[in-house]
Amino acid sequence: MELFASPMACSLASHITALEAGLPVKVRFVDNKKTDDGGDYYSISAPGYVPALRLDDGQVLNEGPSVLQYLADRKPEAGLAPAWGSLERYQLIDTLNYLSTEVHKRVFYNVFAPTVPEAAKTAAKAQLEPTLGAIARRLGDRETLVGTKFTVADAYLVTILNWFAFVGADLAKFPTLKAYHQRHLARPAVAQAMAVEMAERKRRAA
Ligand SMILES: N[C@@H](CCC(=O)N[C@@H](CS)C(=O)NCC(=O)O)C(=O)O
Repeated sequence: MELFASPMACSLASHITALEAGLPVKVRFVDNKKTDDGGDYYSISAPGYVPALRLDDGQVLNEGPSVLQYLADRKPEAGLAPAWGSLERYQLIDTLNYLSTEVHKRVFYNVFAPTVPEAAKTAAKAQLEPTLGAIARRLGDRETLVGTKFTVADAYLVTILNWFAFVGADLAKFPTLKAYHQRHLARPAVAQAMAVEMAERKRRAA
């Protein structure tokens, strides 16, 4: 399998998941709609965004929540997604949808996308702190977002908390989230995926 990714973007969650599961996934970075071998990324992803997971038979999944669950389901024993049919599985889907629509797209898309008008950007920035509060309430005093074990929802939230830190949102105002972030940054798979992605960012900036 090949995972098409941009360094420190939402695809980091899939990269972390592949490492957590110990799956044979080749991470291929996309830059300016070009793949690492100079190919046209639109020929893999029609919308042009990451993550895209190309399966060994050439089929492609191109939405974070489906890529994350597909990877998790390849290694059920890793416990990265609860069993299909359990209430916890629906809680996982609920959480992934929440993160991808209410946090990633509604807030961060507007903060990051260069084409978004300044007024929408300012409005989105004003949503950063209330959104952190909403996530903190969702987490409560638990150590993981769904059930009691690390799941793909946590891989996604760590990725998003990196963005909050990147834009200077004060995580210290939400001590449970700050502690959650620090704890998860120390997981070997998270640290390994981030080291690879930060190195790619540095390589591009050089
Ligand atoms: N609906 C997609 C959106 C993915 C997305 O927004 N990816 C961003 C990076 S975090 C991206 O590739 N942006 C570049 C672009 O849209 O051209 C999902 O939830 O996975």
